[in-house]
Amino acid sequence: MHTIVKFIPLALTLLILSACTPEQPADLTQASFIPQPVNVIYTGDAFKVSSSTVVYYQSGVEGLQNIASFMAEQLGSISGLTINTQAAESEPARGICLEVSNTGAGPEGYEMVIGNKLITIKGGSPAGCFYGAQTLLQAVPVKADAGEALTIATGTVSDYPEYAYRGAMLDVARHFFSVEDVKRVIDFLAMYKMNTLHLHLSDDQGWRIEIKSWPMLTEIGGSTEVGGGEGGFYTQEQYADIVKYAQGKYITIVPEIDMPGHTNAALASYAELNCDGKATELYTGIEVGFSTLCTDKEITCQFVDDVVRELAALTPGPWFHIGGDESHVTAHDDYVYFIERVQDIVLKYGKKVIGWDEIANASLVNGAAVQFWANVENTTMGVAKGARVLMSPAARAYLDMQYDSTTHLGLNWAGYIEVDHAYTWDPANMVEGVTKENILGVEAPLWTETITNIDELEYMVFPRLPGYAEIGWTTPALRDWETYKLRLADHGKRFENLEIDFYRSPLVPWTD
Ligand code: TNX
Repeated sequence: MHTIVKFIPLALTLLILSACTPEQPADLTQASFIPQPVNVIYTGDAFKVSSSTVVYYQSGVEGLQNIASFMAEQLGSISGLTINTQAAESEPARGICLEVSNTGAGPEGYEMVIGNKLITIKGGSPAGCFYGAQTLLQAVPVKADAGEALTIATGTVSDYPEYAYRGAMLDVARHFFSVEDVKRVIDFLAMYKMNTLHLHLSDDQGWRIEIKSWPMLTEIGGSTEVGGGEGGFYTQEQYADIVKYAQGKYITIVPEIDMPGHTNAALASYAELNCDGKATELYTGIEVGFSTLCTDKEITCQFVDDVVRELAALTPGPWFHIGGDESHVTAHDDYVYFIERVQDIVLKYGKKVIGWDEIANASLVNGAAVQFWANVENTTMGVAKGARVLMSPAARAYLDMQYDSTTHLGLNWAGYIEVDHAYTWDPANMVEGVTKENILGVEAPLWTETITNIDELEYMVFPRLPGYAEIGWTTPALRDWETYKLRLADHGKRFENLEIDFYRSPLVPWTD
């Protein structure tokens, strides 16, 4: 009797309290984090963001000031306050503080402690701090309620990624996408702790990167796209700008020149790259597998050398992607010879080789990686030859596959990929004998035969992208569709806030 009397007013108070704060979970473990962190601990208090909140950054560490500014901007726009940043020599008593220290969780790991006065984010490197900052931003609502202080649930997050390579690919060859569009994609990846953007820079329909020693590649080869539109290309300056922008978000650009097949744009630009010495016509359809460089001409080798040299010089990241897929009109021996020569050129210019799984038919140089998209035998052969594997199984990870039979964009040759199907797979269980140790990471490619602009791109990318990010970051033991779909549902508000045109899958209980 006694206890019940005491209990009722408490229950009422809790009810009233929770009714007043519907937006922000006071329990950090209930926040809708994507990717799900390794460990989240609840401490049940709140940090209040006010106009006196300062984002401090450890002085003398490159990159931290930018991360602090980014956080101050974001928290400022959410709360409607002006938040300042400041360099710090030692840990402050209050505010938000970013520092690099060895947390034992690797360079991309971080440890975040949210107290009621002080939030510290310790990253194993600036990238780790950046990921900690992204996690913190997911612990606050998209917008603070009018007239209410922005509060953050207290607790601790310890976190690090499962895989080192977490990325997406954008095909800018079939349809061209502007520098601005590519930057928007980079922002999307950064929000979800992805660290790689692979750009498919050449294909039958278009050549998209300026090569100064072969100017016709862009002049002719860059002049159209699928459907006959005007196409386009990046000057080296524009490309360098993309690379720099990506670096600021801890994203590595992997350039791809697809060869010896998928090369009609180059073959139309330079007659001498063809075995018969005649330039081909530009191509604006969507067939694959009909083109090939003339692999036994010395000029072809010179061409590849020049292209790799110029593009490698614009590439601070370790990888150069040589394509190698669907070379159906290249004789097998010519293909093997060509892929082996190209690998040596890539090494000569200081880059590591990556190619689609077909390249495993050739000998592979040290440190090479094969990108599994369709062929299990090629992939196991690659591993047997010492390569590591980037996981992009078409039937699960292709962003150009339709969601279902009603999707008006995209293709379906690898099946339909609804949001649950995109999420419920484990990279270490895709190819028999290819285990976590063999796997570099996960990449979701967006081919753009049917994707003509940024709105269409967003529709295919969202809401599947956060799932691929989680597959790359979060250990399988912490992944489960039933709980993921609730977290994803909450991100609908974030997509809307960014004006992302996303697919409202009926499988996700959207909360708005
Ligand atoms: C296969 S995936 C291709 C691309 C197409 C894609 C369309 C791969 C290595 N090659 O050339 O764009 O299918 O889904």
